[in-house]
Amino acid sequence: MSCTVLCVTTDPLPLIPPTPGQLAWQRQELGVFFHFGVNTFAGLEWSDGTLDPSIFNPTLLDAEQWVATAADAGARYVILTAKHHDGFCLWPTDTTDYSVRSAPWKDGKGDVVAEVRAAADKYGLDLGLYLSPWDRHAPCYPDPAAYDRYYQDQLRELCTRYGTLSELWFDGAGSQGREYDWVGIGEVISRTQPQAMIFNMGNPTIRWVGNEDGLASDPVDYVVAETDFSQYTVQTTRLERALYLPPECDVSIRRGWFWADHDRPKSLDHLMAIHYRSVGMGANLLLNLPPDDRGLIPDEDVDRMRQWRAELDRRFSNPVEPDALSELSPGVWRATFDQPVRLDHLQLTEDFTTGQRIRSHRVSSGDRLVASGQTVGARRIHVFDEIETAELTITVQGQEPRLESIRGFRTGVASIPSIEYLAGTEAPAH
Ligand code: FUL
Repeated sequence: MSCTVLCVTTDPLPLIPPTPGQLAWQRQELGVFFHFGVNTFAGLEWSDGTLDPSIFNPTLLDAEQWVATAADAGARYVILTAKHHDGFCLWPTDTTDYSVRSAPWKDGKGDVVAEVRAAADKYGLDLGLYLSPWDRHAPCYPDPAAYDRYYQDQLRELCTRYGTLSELWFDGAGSQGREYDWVGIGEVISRTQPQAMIFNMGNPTIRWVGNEDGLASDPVDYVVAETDFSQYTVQTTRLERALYLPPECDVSIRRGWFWADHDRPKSLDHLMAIHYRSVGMGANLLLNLPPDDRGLIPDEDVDRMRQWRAELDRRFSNPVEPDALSELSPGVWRATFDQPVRLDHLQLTEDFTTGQRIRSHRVSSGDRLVASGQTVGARRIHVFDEIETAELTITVQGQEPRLESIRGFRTGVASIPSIEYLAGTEAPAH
């Protein structure tokens, strides 16, 4: 089933500034998702809430290895599936026996959320948690009022036992047509974790990009009037009014969100393409690294992340900065270099502290159009055949647009690798 195309926006878009929290979150650029739970031990993406907790036994679990892998890749936050759709809780909750308490791991005394919290603190990364609204185990799920209480109790535990949470991830999958008590959920959050970014549901502060391939498309609007709901439905969430909701692009390094023996990490080229189409389009990237049934990120995924980081550093750690950047007339900027420079990449940024203002942009060298597009936002990366130039003209359009910076790179790479599209739009077999 395909999902609806991005968000419908009012025209013209209202100028709404980010909150300081949203701005800080956007500056983080990269997060890492950890999908881990009973599914990991059953080779399943979605289990139905009946798997025996006795299968949960990650004898080598090392949350520091997970978080170190994320930190080495440049991530600034990690998000753990505290409870996925199957209802199994990775923390010793008081709300159900379907949790680590009933597992052989650490004789039922383990707490994965606490271990990831400690590891995140050690490596200086923020922690966010995913708590699936759809719960296939909870006997009270068919009773909305009872389940609302159950869910809010779980959320309250997570929000009060594990320190500051930077993000709460609400997944629409499985919940089409179901209304939860978002007012009550919002109260739990505002009382306990008011700074947390809220992903896509309830009273959101950030939104889903609209696919699970990690890809944003130009334009990438930070102000929207509705958001896509889930991969498995054409439902959208219409907001009461347009809101500033920057997008997060979620994608797994593997075909599956959970580890499975037969699955393999995506190619380096594919990950590079995802970088250009997420971070390079002014969105955040949330890349999933699924720990395996030992409780470790597999070696080949760790290696792929290292290759990815090394290639990103090779391409982007030696910027060619202009010697001068000035606004010649409203919306027309000139970047000059003291000596001619050779470039095949450009990165532009916009000052969006007072709202996303640039609606389109063009960069020229003399008569040659080097790059053009709509969104600039937090950052926009362009790739093109190498040029030699001592001067670039940047024309931007929008509501009093504010170009913040332009920098070039010479990488030896003149195109974004093509993406091997994976079937990802069907609900996993139950
Ligand atoms: C989807 C879920 O159904 C997947 O299992 C995964 O958690 C992904 C991030 O969101 O909607």
